[in-house]
Amino acid sequence: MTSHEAARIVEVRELASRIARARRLTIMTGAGVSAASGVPTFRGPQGLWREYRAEDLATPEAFARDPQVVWEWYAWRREQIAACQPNPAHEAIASLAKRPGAAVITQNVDDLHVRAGTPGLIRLHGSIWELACAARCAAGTRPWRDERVPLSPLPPRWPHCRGLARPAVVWFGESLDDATLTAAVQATACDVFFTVGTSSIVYPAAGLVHEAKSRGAFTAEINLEETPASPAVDMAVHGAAEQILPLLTE
Ligand code: BJW
Repeated sequence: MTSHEAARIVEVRELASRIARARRLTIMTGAGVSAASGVPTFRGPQGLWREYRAEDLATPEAFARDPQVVWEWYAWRREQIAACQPNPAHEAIASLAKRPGAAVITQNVDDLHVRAGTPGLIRLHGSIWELACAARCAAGTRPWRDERVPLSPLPPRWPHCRGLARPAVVWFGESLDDATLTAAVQATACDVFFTVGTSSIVYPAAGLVHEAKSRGAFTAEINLEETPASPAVDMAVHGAAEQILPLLTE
């Protein structure tokens, strides 16, 4: 065993012990938690679709310019996700989430936490399985669920106003749902707050771990690599979510 591996075992044991003692535990996840299920992450080479960067498609401007191409990207992602199953990280998080005082916040839109049985999930960026009226017409202010795969060759429409439908997700420059963000901020009042598989660059999600620390929580991050949050958290564990999370529930 290398000294690096030995140090990681010590860290994981300490985090497991803090989790076991915590009265209030909050976990925040990002795309890395679903990577082992086969869902591509956003950033890095695998975040590319055709010649587009994911960040350039997840915007209201991209949708206004070319709804067809944005819908093709979402239809492709829905097909990929439909073929994926929750992995051991989702399962461990679902088990931790069932403890009294636990909360799970996710930036992911794939709903794999829901499929793994995580109760009370706080979905910051919506769900890829929900649609909304792009024009926010009076009848279409509430998202509706549509799990068809494939969806339709043309961009889907909202039957009430016949206007274009859009994925009910949060794009860059758009505000998060007020009640959802309030619930996430409330969950930063906890004893242990840890993030899993997020690059920690997209706000306001990336600010939550700092908020938790300023409110007195023990903070940790589980990621394959360093992130901008690494120097700020109390413990940065480098490793794969699907390997480390199951160790935290033992
Ligand atoms: C593993 C692993 C394994 C891999 N195990 N780990 C303050 C400062 C600066 C800018 C802003 C700010 N406040 C707001 C902004 C603007 C903007 C923003 O943050 N920009 C930054 C990029 C600079 N934020 C917004 O616009 C937000 N709205 C908002 O704040 O409204 C008010 C406002 C508006 C305008 C100005 C100011 C205020 C909205 C953000 C919406 C983000 N939407 C997306 C798309 C969702 C829909 C969809 O899925 O299509 O959300 S973008 C994309 O990024 C998606 C993700 O949820 C999000 C975060 O990505 P995530 O999950 O971290 O994934 P990756 O790929 O980045 O990282 C994966 C990580 O996993 C990596 O680190 C790997 O190492 C790791 N990993 N395998 C462990 N097996």
